[in-house]
Amino acid sequence: MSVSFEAVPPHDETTVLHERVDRLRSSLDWAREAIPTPIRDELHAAVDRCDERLALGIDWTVVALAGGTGSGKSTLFNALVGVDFAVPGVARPTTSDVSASVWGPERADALLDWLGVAPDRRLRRFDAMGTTPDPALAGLVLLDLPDHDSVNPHNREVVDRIVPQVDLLLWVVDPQKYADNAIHEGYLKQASVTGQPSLVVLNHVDRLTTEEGWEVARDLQRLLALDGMHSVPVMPVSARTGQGVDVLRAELEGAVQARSVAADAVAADLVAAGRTLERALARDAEPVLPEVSELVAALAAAAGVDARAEAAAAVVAGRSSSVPAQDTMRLEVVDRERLDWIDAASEGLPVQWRIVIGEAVAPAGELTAVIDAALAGVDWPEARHAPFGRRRLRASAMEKDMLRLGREAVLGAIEPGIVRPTELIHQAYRNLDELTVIARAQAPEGAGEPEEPVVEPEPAHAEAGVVEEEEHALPADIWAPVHEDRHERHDRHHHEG
Ligand SMILES: Nc1nc2c(ncn2[C@@H]2O[C@H](COP(=O)(O)OP(=O)(O)OP(=O)(O)O)[C@@H](O)[C@H]2O)c(=O)[nH]1
Ligand SMILES: [Mg+2]
Repeated sequence: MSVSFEAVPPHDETTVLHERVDRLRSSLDWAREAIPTPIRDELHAAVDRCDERLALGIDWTVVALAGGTGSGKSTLFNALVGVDFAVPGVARPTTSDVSASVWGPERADALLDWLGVAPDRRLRRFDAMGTTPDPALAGLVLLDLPDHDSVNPHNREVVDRIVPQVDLLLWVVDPQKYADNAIHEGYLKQASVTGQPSLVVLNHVDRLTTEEGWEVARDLQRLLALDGMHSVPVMPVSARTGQGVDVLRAELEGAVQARSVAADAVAADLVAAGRTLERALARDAEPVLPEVSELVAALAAAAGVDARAEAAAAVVAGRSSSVPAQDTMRLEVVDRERLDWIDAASEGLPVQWRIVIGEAVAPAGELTAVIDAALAGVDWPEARHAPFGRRRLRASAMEKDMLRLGREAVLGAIEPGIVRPTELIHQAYRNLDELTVIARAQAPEGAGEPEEPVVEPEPAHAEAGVVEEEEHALPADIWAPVHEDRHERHDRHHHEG
């Protein structure tokens, strides 16, 4: 059994997730009856959620400018975009409707609809040549949010709805209000708990001397540490003069390279589906297709193919004068062979899977009829006495030929009714089992011993209020070996443990 995600290059991530969700859906359909209803419902809900997220596009990196009124979010948005699109203002609060700028040749319409960005508040960074002005930012969606501590309740609602959906938050603070309780208590502490990637931008530094700038930055860093955000960078910028904006843009380029919240969410859903499935599958069971040639040989023999071949050989050898007419198949024999097949095909699997295979395989009566019809349609060679001296050779060739023809006919007859459905159910089992293998690989150390169904991972250790490394939390990094470098970059936006 292999966990094949590891070999997947990053840009194929969407494809891989799409395929995996599709496989989960079709496997669930095939294995419907083998999975208890509550588990099945849970899995269907996971598939629906994944579909919804995948439809929005998971390749976008959503970055939002958040902060108090007048901190300069709209001005900074324009400075990053290079166009005066967001409306900065003197009257506060200025921004009530979210503006978005989208870099890259794709439109992010479904995503922006979902985020609730009005169509006339969407800007595409795309020049006349059809290229992105800053290719390193392709895939970025930058949002200018209203103020989080607004006197306007609508603004707060918008911020609270969007904040959890973004990949990176840029908290814009100004030298006067950087210590405001609302941002620290309301958001930054929360972000430090959830591990939401965040950067803090100290804006308006053009109004400070270098000395003052350092002092404020140090004090802000101290407050952030109290929020639990020990290594969140404070980036001094001036949206007005452009100072520091390049450094910020470079951070955004790094964020674009990292995986999106949406991709993580889909991956986490699949891992959770794997955990749920553990309850419906047997640990380490590998369904094996029984020997098809044995079944064919047995059925052919039962249908009189062997007897007929022998009789034809006897004619060729001069020991007999005619081949008797073909017998018809006996239902009891087919029934017994069919049940033996089902038993062998479901060996090691939970009992429901035997029922599912039994239902997928054609009934004995139907199989008997198709085998009979197939054998009746065979163009059997005519058996004639062979000249002395060649009889043994010819007789044996005749027998082989007839056996081959008869068995081919039987195989052709039972393939669609027995072999194919069994393979499909086995494939469904393997697809589902692959998710449990991934889920187990993601289980935190010491959680769930083999016999136990794996439940939610326990946060490994949260001592004395210190939240430990993200590696113990969902979403699991199924792609870790491939995405290491991208994660390293992404991690720069995370707080430390
Ligand atoms: N000196 C200076 N002024 C700035 C800077 N950034 C923004 N401003 C000014 O600050 C005022 C507020 O800026 P906005 O960009 O509207 O602030 P905002 O955060 O979008 O405000 P809301 O939309 O109300 O939440 C405007 O007059 C800007 O010109 C800066 O870096 N330096
Ligand atoms: Mg604004």
